[in-house]
Amino acid sequence: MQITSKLRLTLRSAALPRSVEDLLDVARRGLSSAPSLKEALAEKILAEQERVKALKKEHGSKILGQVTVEQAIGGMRGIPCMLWETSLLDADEGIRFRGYTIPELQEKLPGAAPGGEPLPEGLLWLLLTGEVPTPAQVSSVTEELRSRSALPNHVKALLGSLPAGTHPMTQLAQAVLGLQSGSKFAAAYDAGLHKSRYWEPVLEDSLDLIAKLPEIAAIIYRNAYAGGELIAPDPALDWAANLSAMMGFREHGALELMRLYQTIHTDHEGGNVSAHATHLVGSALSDPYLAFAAGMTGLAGPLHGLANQEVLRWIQHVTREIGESPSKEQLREFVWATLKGGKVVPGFGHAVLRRTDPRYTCQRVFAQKHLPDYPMFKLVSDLYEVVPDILTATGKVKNPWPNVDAHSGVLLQYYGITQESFYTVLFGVSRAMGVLAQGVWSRALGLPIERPKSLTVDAMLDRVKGQ
Ligand code: FAM
Repeated sequence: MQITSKLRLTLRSAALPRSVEDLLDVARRGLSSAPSLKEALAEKILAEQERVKALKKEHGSKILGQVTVEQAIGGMRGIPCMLWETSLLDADEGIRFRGYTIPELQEKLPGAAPGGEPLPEGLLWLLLTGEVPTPAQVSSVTEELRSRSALPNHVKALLGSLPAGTHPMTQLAQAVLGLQSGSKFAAAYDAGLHKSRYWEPVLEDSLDLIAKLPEIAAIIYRNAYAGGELIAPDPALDWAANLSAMMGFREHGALELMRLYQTIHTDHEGGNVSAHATHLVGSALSDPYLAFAAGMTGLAGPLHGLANQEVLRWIQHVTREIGESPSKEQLREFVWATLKGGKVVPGFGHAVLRRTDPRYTCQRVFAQKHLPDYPMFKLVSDLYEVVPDILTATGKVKNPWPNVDAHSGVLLQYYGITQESFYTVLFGVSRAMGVLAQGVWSRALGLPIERPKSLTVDAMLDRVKGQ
């Protein structure tokens, strides 16, 4: 009786035709009263498909913005030309995930303990469904990811076979590509799946990939910095804590930091390099492994995700040159020397933001709570006071304020994760949640292959003639 009503509810709420296998799966899962992540998502998809259809039909020819020559040459800044559902960035306020700011998420999303940092599994539920999950729903995601986390031996062997010194980000991208042979989307596409159901195997691949990333990251870390002595996953730990534990860091503060870190790096709307690369490649119906690997090779650039490594190296350079407690005047001189050397000050500036990044602010609050007297935190705080004025004085930097990468390294250093060349891997593991959640939506909404128009200089001159 209970089974029947549950199945009926599921059938009624599902957006798309379900296979017998899906229905059996629901029955097998034993029918807890709450819908699973997939069911909760399916319930949202139909309504959103209708909204997007209506948006296109009623407003398809209306103007969202115009494109200037400067924008076309200047990295397409500010051109509103992409649909991205999971988050939205405001230049002054910073990121909102499904409408929620970071402090709101810290308050609303369940933590491992009351008052603790949010569990990223909760954010994944929010990104996919648009709803803040209950603690039980968050636990169900933790369980779901745990059940998908086993890493194939060939990926472990692949990681073990790479030459020492291969950058951790290169290793990450290769491991993700190593998993691609198991893509359920690629198999379903080959078998002729109807396009209305693409989102389902894309969700499967996305959850499989997110589940396996902590162990991949930990293996990269242990191979590179711990003589290849691996630590087995701990089934009692949540997704982010397990990542930290498998790397070798189990202190309470380190686990809390990893939960916060993995939550705040997930998503930053669609135009940044890692998100856009994943989105672009996915639009060709390349499966989530192929698409995410593209995102990771983009994240590995020093102007994007690698900036967290660069910040640490730059701070180490500061302390080598002028000591661990330099005066503000010494710092000013050092910053000017960096600029005069034709280099950027890593961790400052942003293509969209025009204020201090709230991802920086929440990490600063974490530092004030957990490591207020740590000398490197004092240095980071002094840089916050010194750098913006100097970047403003150059007259060309549009945003002189710190971004997320200016603060993450010092927190990791404090807990003993001192190898800065690994930092972008942690960013990448988190970024999977945002870009893959959007990938599911992109397929659910039937977004087409991306193909913007490019122009030659002559063609641009032609178009602006007489304006
Ligand atoms: N230090 C020195 N110069 C900077 C600067 C910085 N932190 N930020 C911007 N500029 C320069 C920039 O190089 C450009 O110079 P040119 O005109 O000589 O080419 C000028 O100021 C105007 O740039 P903008 O319009 O203010 O910034 P962009 O939108 O072109 O670039 C960033 C944005 C993030 C690439 C740039 O601010 C930067 O290089 N910052 C340092 C690297 C960094 O921290 N990246 C991480 C960004 C982060 F949020 C992320 O993706 N994880």
